[in-house]
Amino acid sequence: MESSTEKILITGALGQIGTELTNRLIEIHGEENVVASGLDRWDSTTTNAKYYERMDVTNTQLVRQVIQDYHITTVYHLASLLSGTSEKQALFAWKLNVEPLINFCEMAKEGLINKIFWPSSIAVFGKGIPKENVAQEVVLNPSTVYGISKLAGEKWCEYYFEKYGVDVRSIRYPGLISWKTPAGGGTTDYAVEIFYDAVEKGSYTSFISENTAMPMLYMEDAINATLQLMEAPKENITIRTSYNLGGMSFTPADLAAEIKKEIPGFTIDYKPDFRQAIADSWPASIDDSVAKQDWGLNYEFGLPEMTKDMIDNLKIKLG
Ligand code: AKB
Repeated sequence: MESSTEKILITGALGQIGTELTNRLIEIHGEENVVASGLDRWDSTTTNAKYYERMDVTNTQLVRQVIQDYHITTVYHLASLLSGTSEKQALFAWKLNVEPLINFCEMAKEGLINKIFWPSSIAVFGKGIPKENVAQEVVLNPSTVYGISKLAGEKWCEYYFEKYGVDVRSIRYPGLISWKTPAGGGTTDYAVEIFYDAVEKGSYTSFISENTAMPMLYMEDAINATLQLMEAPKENITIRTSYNLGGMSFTPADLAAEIKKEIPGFTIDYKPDFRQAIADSWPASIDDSVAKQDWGLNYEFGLPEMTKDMIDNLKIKLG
């Protein structure tokens, strides 16, 4: 393997995106150059990382120490509270979703690190915008704690870039679907839970109603997009808030119909909870033409390919 000059820190490395991104970054840059970190105890079953720092990312001094000790150049700052959980812990969500980002931007401003990736979300859009094919530049009007924190984060990214040239890049992820690590606390997470229940029990009760469409993305495509964005030449990056990513758009009913093709006896019923209101305030589909134009965003998985891959892998994983 070629030696890498990049030294990478990943926060939230044991989370849904972090687990898979850490392993891909190790494949690309080598285990010597990747430091995983998280609040939880090290879990060797989910990540291959040689270096793991158990740290609270809101502990500014500790984070700075880790950056210095490992001579980190690039940070993938993924630690975040998702939409459902953020509604229940509003002040903590603000603290976790915004303050560490500013801390990393400060370190980049001082020249301690060169590049930052930070995930935003379709939650930034909110009420009053068209539901379909939402463009990159629209009025953002989030009504959730999570959406407010992501919008603030986007503006901080843009501010640090414009004022200090900090190279911070971001994607507005739609719902992410993966069989490797369960999601936790999100509104789009019905689309992960449904697969576990379909394989284990043959039925699922959805907390999102039958005909609510949301944008979704298979994790493999999400990881590829993240790496493409981070590898793109700096001059190609025209969006310094966060790039729209549309993926695919489907409802719980569409997904259930697709699962039935693989598991014919599968049944679904609907008991919407507080997350329905969150979903109702989000777009149904997104226009991601700017990301396609700027850094070549593309996707491999549509609904049928994703459904088959999820079920095949979960059948093996869950025995
Ligand atoms: C959530 O549902 O909270 C997340 C998101 C769309 O950002 N998956």
